Amino acid sequence: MNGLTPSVRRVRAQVGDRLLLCSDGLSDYVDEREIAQLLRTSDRHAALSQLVDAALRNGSRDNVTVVIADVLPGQDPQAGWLDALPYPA
Ligand SMILES: [Mn+2]
Repeated sequence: MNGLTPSVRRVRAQVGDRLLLCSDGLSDYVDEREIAQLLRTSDRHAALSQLVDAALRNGSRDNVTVVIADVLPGQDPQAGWLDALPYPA
C-alpha cells in the first residue's frame, strides 16, 4: 500500500452528532477550537464555507477538503448506506 497505513476508527454516532472529515489543508491552518466553533454553525453549507474561508484566510496553500456529515433521525440503522441515498439506482 505505498508504505501508507490508514488510520481507522469506529465511532458510535448518535442523532444530532456532526462529523467532520477534512484534509490537512484545513487542520494544519485552523486550530481545533475555531474548527469546533465553526462546526456549531447550524447551517451545514454555511459551516463548510466558513471552514474553507478560515483555512484560506490563514494562508493554507494546500488543498482544503471538508466534508460535514450530520447524523439524522429516521434511517434504519440496519439498512446499508446505499438504501439511504435520496436517488434510486
Ligand atoms: Mn495535504
